[in-house]
Amino acid sequence: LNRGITMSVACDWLITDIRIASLTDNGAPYGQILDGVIAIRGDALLYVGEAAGAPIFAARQVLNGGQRWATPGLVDCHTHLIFGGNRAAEFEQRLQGIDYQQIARQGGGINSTVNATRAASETELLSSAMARAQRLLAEGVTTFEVKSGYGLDVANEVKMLRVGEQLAHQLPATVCRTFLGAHALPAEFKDSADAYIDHVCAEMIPLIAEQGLATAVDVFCESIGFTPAQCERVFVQAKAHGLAIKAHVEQLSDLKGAVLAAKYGALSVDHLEYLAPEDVPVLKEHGAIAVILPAAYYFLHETCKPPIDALRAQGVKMAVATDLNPGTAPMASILLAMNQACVLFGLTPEESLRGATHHGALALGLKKKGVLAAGMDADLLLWDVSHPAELAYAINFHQPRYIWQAGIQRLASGAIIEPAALSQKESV
Ligand code: DI6
Ligand code: FE
Repeated sequence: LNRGITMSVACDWLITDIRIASLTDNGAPYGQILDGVIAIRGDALLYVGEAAGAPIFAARQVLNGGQRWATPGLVDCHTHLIFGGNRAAEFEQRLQGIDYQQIARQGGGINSTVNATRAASETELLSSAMARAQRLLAEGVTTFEVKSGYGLDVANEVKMLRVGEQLAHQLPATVCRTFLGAHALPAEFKDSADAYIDHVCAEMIPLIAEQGLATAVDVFCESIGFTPAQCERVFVQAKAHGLAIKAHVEQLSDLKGAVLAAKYGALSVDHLEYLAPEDVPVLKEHGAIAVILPAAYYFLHETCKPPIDALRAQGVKMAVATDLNPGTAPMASILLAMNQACVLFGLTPEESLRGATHHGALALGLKKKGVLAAGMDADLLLWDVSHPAELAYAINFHQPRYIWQAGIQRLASGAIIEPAALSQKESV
C-alpha cells in the first residue's frame, strides 16, 4: 500500500475541460455540468461530473476537450434502413397529387419496395443498408434500430434480419433488430389478411424468436395496414415468445392502436399524428414511449399533428427518430429529425435532444444508454457548439468532433482510431 501517496483511480480515458449535457434529471437544463470531466473505463462511464471534487485519475489516454459540449451518443430508435430499390417515381406521383394511401391500394408503396427487396441478394441489401447507416453514424448515432417488413415471407424477412445482424457485427454501433412482418399485405395473400396474420403468428414469430433474429415485433395498425384485432394477435404471440412490442399507430387515422399497444406493454407507440388527446393518459399509465417521426409528416404533407401538448402535460416521454425508409422518410439525418420535431411540432431543442438520446434508448428497452452518468455505457460525443440547443437549431452545420462508442474512439466515418496513433496526435 502506498501510504502517504494520494491514491489515483485507473481509467482508460480522461476527458477534461468540457461542458456536459448529461441529460440526467439533475435539475439543470440539459442536465448540464459546466466545468466537467468524464472518465471511461472499458466500455462504461466511470465518472461524469464537476472537475472540482473529481478523484485523481491515472488515465491511459487524456483528451483536453477545449470547452466543447459532451452529449450522449445519438439514438435513432425507429428506422427501416434495409431495403431494395427506391421510390423516387412514387415521390413524383405524389407531387402530382396522388396520395400515399391511393398508391398503396394500387399495389405500389410498401409493396413496390417488397418486390425490390425480394429481388435483392443479402449482399446487395447489406451494402446499401451499410451506406445509409454510415450517414447516421457520421452524425453521431451510436445506437439505431432496424426493422424488417419489406420481405413479408419467411425467407425474405429472415434475409432482412440477417442483414441487420451483419450491420450489428460490422459497424461500431449498437443495432437493435425488430420484426415487422405485419407491415403490409403481400400480394400472395391478397384479400386474406387474416390468413397472412396466421402465417406471421404461426411460422414467422416462433422462428425469429428461436433464432434470436429480433428482440421486438412491430405492426402497422392502419386502414392500409392491419386492423387492431389483427395487431392484437401479433402482440399476443410476441409476448408468448418473449419479444418486446412496438407499433406504428395513428399515423394516417385514429384506430385506437396506441391504446391497444400500450395495454400490451409496448415499449413504444410510434407516429401518433391522429392520437386523440384523451387517449394520452393510457400511454402514461402503461409507460409507453411516444416516438415522434416528423419526417413522415413532412414528406406526406400531413396536416394533423401529434398531440404534443397533451403528451407533455401528461408526462409521456417523447422520443424522436428518423423513420428512415424509401417511402415516407427518405432522410438519413437524426439531427434533421430533431430540427423538424421543433419546427413542425413545437418540441423544445432540449426535448428533441432527449428524444434522440435518453428517450430513444428507452423506446428500445435500453436502460444503460442515452444519459451520461457513472455506470452507463460509454457512448458519447464532443461537439463544437457553444450551446446544445444548436444541435436542433441549425441544419447540416454540425458533426461531432470526437466520438466514443462502447468506450472505443472512432471517426465520423466509422473508422476506429488506434490508441497508439491517437496518443501521438494528441500529444503534439
Ligand atoms: N409507416 C411509415 O411511415 C413507413 N412504414 C409505416 O408503417 C413507411 C414505409 C414505406 O412507405 O415504405
Ligand atoms: Fe416506420
